[in-house]
Amino acid sequence: MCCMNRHCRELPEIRLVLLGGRNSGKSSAGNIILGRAAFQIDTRSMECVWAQSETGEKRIMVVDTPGWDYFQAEPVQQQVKQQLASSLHLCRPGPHAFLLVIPIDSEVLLKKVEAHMELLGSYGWDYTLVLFTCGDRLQHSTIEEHIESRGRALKSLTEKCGNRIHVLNSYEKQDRSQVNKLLDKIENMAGTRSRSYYHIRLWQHEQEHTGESKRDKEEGAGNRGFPGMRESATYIQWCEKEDKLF
Ligand SMILES: Nc1nc2c(ncn2[C@@H]2O[C@H](COP(=O)(O)OP(=O)(O)O)[C@@H](O)[C@H]2O)c(=O)[nH]1
Ligand SMILES: [Mg+2]
Repeated sequence: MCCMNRHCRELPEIRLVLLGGRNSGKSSAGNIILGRAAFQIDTRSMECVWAQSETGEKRIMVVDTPGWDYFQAEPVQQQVKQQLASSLHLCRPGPHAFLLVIPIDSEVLLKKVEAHMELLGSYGWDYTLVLFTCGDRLQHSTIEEHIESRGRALKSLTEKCGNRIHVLNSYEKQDRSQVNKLLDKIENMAGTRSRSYYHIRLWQHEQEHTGESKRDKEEGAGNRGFPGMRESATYIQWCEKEDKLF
């Protein structure tokens, strides 16, 4: 049964992509969500991998990614783009949510995170939830108090994600309620948007569009590409048309 919120859209399948820095706890979080050791922990992986589980009548599919190296020289590496493309292909037609994984006590490098997230296009944020790992380190404060106490960067990041946040504690693997609450939040996200998942075609368009914008700038020809206005009628019509392809 879905949560009682009127926006909640019950989904028979939930597809998720784990994003974030290396060692942020992505694979551990994936294992908690799936309820089994599907992904290797503490391993410097090079490729995206997927795994799935059935819980009740719901199928959960998770794509684990190698993760970002925030200390690489800018601009965002080609490797990261390839990772994103590969993660989206693995969960076609697209994920219901990107889980932006951040250890609860880590310093948020806002500009770096933004630079990586921008690859998804401006609407990427609408499909993102900040997933805090290492919930055991939260101690006696609530997550909201913690965010307030950590300063501007973390607050801005959660705001960009529409204040969609969740805390996981990998020491409480048996606690399925932490996963059920997360899934409720994802179904709630799906219910409040015009479309329930980030369509892989959005990514493809974003790639073509940014390429085109660059070329346009160079040629001084103005912007010919996809409008990029997430709630515009054009966008919704475009998505509906694209849906027929899958
Ligand atoms: N204390 C604590 N450590 C965690 C938690 N989740 C992950 N870790 C540790 O963080 C390290 C990196 O985890 P991993 O899942 O491999 O990160 P990834 O590189 O982002 O996939 C591992 O040593 C985990 O045991 C948590 O909830 N609490
Ligand atoms: Mg990993």
